[in-house]
Amino acid sequence: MKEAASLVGLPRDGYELWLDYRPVQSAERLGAYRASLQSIAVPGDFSTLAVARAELQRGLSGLLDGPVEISQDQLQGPGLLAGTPQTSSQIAALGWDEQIAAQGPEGYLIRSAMMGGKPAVVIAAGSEMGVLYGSFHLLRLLQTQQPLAGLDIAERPKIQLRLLDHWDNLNRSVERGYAGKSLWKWEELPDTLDPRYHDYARACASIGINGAVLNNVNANPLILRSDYLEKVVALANVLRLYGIRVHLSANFASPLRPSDTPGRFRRVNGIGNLDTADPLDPDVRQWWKEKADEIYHHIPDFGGFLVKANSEGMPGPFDYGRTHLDGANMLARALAPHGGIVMWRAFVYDPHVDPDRTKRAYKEFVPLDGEFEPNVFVQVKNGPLDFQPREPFHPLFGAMPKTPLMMEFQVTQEYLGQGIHLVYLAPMWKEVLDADTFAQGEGSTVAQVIDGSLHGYPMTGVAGVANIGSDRNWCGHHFAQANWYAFGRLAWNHTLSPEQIAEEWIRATFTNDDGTVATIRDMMMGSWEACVNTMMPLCLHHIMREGHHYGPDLEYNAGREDWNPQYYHRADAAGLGYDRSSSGSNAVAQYFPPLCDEFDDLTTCPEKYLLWFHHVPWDYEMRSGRTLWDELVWRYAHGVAAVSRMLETWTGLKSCVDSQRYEEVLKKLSTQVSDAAEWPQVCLSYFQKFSRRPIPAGISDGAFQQHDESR
Ligand code: GCW
Repeated sequence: MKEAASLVGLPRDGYELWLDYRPVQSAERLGAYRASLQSIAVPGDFSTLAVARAELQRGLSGLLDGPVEISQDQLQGPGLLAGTPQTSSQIAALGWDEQIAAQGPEGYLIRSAMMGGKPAVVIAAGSEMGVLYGSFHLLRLLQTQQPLAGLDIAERPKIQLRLLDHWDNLNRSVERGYAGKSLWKWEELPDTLDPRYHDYARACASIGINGAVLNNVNANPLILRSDYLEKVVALANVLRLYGIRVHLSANFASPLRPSDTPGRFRRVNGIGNLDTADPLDPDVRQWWKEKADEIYHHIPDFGGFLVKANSEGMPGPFDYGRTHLDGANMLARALAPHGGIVMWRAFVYDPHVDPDRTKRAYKEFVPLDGEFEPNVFVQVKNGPLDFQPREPFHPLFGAMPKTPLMMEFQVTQEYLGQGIHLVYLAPMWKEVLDADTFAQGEGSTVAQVIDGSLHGYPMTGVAGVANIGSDRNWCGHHFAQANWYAFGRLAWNHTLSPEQIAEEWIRATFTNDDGTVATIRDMMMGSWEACVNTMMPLCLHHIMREGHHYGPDLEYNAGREDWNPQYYHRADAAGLGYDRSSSGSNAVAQYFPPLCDEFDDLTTCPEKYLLWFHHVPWDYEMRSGRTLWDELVWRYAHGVAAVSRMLETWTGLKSCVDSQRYEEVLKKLSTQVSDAAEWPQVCLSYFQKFSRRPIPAGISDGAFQQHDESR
């Protein structure tokens, strides 16, 4: 279906995200939609139903290109009816109660049905949130120009808690944020509510996100002080309308007295009146109990605490000779009477535990399995190091059958080109979700661990470190919006394909022109592999400039061995890569058989993880027939060429997308091309000092690639 050319030039600044309800361009579809949706009824008084009504009003009047009335009474005539059996007697009369109940508290049905002899589209759910989610789904059908005839959709989320973790500081800076300041205007809360809070919540609800951690895991204790809690209450009151529960990062030292010299990580700084934050101290326990009571008094649906403890300088139970269990369980007991949870992060890498940083979290946490309170999640990053362009999945997945593990993905692109590079992350997350842990034999995927189906976890969750800020287009880069979108969609249903998600997003955000959709989708689908190849091919890792993490650097001394790139790439005259095989650090042993053996053996280790698990001789023959050195060269060149092609592709779309976003993306892609070229230059000339092999000409401008493609 061709979009009318007239739309293309219209200014669009990205604020509307994928909720850009521009008129349906296919005249045929538009006619069919108007005929099916002649009247619309969403009966009921509840606040979230009012939100659903407002969204349908806004969406349908945009998509159908004309005013839309939404009645709160019975549906008359052919049209749309949305509600629960309690809010609509017409829905109650359909006799769908069993199917509705089967969709759970957040699910819904969308079906074509006859109502009073007239055709209707019915959104039926067991709760008002289900009605809102169903309404967004219906709008998506129109945005992506799907037919409305014969609908029989049944949806329920596969994972219960679908959270965005904001690494937002109280001074409105954002750790690893590349899209302006924090959305939360603490200085003017609680009295002034920025209208963006509603738009943020709409966008989250439209993709099924149902929780937000408002502040950075490097938590300032002030967030729990009563005056800040009032501000949190104001935000919670907005987000609740959209089914989003507020959570907070808690600083473990909060019960301490304020310090005159708090320092960056405030190990000794609190908001309380105690001399200790020892989790076994009765006063400390009482302090947290009272704090939880205070929070729940104002926010009855408060989600709970996210805690980064004894990691990167943050305070924690170890400061008092206690354990993760003592710390997490103490907080869990304070929250449990109110139904709150603790998300205790497994991002710990104390050098005393093991010389190989990637082994440490597993060694600390596996022995604790089964000992946590039932309302504790252990929150685990997707890989064992730290959100690198590619990592094998974290071996904790599958290794803690008695402890609900919550996945932590990073939506913000700390190590993947930040606010500059176009990198669509769904394929990376999907690789992790689909990875087989073999924990209970073949077919025990990471997705089955976190959705609870493998171990029967009583609660399930997934978190994404947000990429959202105060920039007009929310994410800094227009295409970074796709990562926010994809995170939500995968959190709801991890069986969706990255292609399908990309396609939905493009249609809702840019255009329904099939050719343009396919071109943009293919560009997005190749972008992660291009990033991996330009930056850290073959699973090289932790090669980046110190501190800000943008651009290549292979040799600095960060003052801590496990922050230095040399510790990871281990380039020497013999070869390249970290030997984590059984003859090296034996990190492979943290995986279940047969995976541990597959990773252990150089000849069976998937090449995409090669330099993660092996120190490989420069002349080692790869599956391509090339030597390791030549393969490395080839991959870098391949990556740079792929990025150049993305720029060419985008240039070719000039007449197919609106001009503002076209120009803004073009500018970023141009920077991406030149920055991508720096990686092979810097990395290969460094590695060459050890390999003593030639670097072919044209690596950084694609010339080598074109030549080599013929091989
Ligand atoms: O990736 C590292 C980041 C830190 C971050 C830390 C963490 C919030 O460089 O900025 O701190 O991980 O996940 O705790």
